[in-house]
Amino acid sequence: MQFTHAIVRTPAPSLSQGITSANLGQVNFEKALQQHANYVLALEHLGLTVTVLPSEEAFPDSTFVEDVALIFGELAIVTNPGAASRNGETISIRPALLKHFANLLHIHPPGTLDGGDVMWTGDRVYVGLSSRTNRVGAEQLGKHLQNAGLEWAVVEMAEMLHLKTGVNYLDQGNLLVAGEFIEAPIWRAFHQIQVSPDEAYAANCVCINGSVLVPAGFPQTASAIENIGYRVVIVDTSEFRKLDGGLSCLSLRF
Ligand code: CIR
Repeated sequence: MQFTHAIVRTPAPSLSQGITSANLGQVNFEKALQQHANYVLALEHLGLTVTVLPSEEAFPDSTFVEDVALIFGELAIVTNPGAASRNGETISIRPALLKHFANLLHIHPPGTLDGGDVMWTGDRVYVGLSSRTNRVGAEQLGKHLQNAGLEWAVVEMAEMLHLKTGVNYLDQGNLLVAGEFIEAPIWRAFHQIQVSPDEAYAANCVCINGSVLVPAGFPQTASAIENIGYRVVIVDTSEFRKLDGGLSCLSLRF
């Protein structure tokens, strides 16, 4: 998969009121803005054209733009996020997507689905059933994928917030796995890089055209990725981690 574009959304001052289970302290908004700007720069250095959408004060979690849309080649789908406070985030993503895609498909209630629960390996789309993504939402997505000729599979989950909190596809068969996904039979066919419990946050990395964005502060994972031949780009996301947000959540890549 080669990427040429990304969409991100500037964090809003309300960011500190976002949903969290992390217990890592208060968000420093100025620092979050700086980290977000650095994230955009990292994407640009990897050759992507980045659309930066304006912040949305009414939606504290709206900087986690990955959850509100899915993109598979020419196919763009607006999700129906599972957290009530995030539901309205879908409204303003539509015009941004319509600048790049002629048609948009949707996930409709009672189906719920967060983009963080969806992982595409190029061969197949994996959809995690989480507290945010229900079976109805997954099946609606499955129909859209089938109509587009894409294979898909459901992943049962027990502990993680989102599927990609604990499993992320790089490329060429390489998969980062942490926590409940280590040794899970569904990932048997992949070359797995196991992320240790003390570095579990770093299971959420983003592979862009052969380079991998890795969060700052997780040296074992960064080395493991480097050792299998990737160029590693370190990006500090400490303020987003306080809100359970990882690297992938901060952008839509296509
Ligand atoms: C939330 O709980 O929805 C946000 N605070 C974090 C979303 C992270 N998104 C993702 O993992 N895809």
